[in-house]
Amino acid sequence: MPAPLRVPPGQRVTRSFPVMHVGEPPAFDARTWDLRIGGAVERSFRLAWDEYRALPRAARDVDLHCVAGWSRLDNRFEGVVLRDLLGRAGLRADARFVRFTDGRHYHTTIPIDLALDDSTILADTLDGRPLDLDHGAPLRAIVPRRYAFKSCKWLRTIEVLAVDRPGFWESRGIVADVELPSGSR
Ligand SMILES: Nc1nc2c(c(=O)[nH]1)N[C@H]1C(S)=C(S)[C@@H](COP(=O)(O)O)O[C@H]1N2
Ligand SMILES: [Mo]
Repeated sequence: MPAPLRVPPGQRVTRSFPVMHVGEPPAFDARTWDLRIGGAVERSFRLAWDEYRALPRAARDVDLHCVAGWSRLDNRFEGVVLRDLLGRAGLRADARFVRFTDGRHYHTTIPIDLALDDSTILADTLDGRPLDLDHGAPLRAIVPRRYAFKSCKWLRTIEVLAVDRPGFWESRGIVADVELPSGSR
């Protein structure tokens, strides 16, 4: 058995933190910001910034891999576990996918098993400091088991779906939902 790969073949490990997105980052205003959870759930709800900040917190050590070819290792993200929010909403029996959006142009979808996986979090800090606006402040999804295009920055809505919907990049034929090699984290 070959050793499991931490970094997918062909990726270049960088210690910088590249910024990858389409459009301009949205300004953050804690008075108007909210996070909405809805779709195929029993109880839709919304959280204001203070309500989000009062939730139980968790940290994860994560490698980010972008399909454009860079990997940034050992990022400590902290925030809340997505499974906890989905538990509060209560999944309906037909829940199969979870779609993240920034409420503007960007959206991306993951299978429900992955949304419920212990690794998947919503993060507002990196290495002990609030996220930079360029990297998704105030809140982004972090999906360590997928390439970073699933980790939606400036997260505003979480929609539980019965049927998959192609995300921003998939619908343009740029990427597919490729699993990372086992051993990646
Ligand atoms: N809202 C939003 N989230 C996004 C993107 C985007 O364009 N808009 N780009 C994705 C892609 S392709 C990558 S590689 C990562 C990059 O995160 P970073 O800019 O913090 O390195 O964010 C992802 N999340
Ligand atoms: Mo990316």
